[in-house]
Amino acid sequence: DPDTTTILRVKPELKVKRPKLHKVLLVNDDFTPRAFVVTVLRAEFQLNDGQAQRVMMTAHRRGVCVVAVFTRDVAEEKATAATEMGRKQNYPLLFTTEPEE
Ligand code: NFA
Repeated sequence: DPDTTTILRVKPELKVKRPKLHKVLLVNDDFTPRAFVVTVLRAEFQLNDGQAQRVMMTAHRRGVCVVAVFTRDVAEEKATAATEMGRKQNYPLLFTTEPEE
């Protein structure tokens, strides 16, 4: 029999996993002026006027609306910063976060 050589190679395996995304939610209240909510949405989430109006009115009518999704740290930072903008004007404006499915 001719000589045979078997070469075993281990296939390199690189696991690339996506970070779980988290939603930022706008919660309705009875006190924060609509125009102020729109201002906060534009400033903190870079929404244009039409997008901000739609998000604000959806939360107004349904109680809550998803503003955007980010990695967990960014979602929490933005929700905190946006909530703080309301707090500074003594409004009960609230943004929360929750993980996506
Ligand atoms: N419901 C508030 C109002 O009628 C507007 C609002 C919308 C507040 C969405 C908070 C979130 N002035």
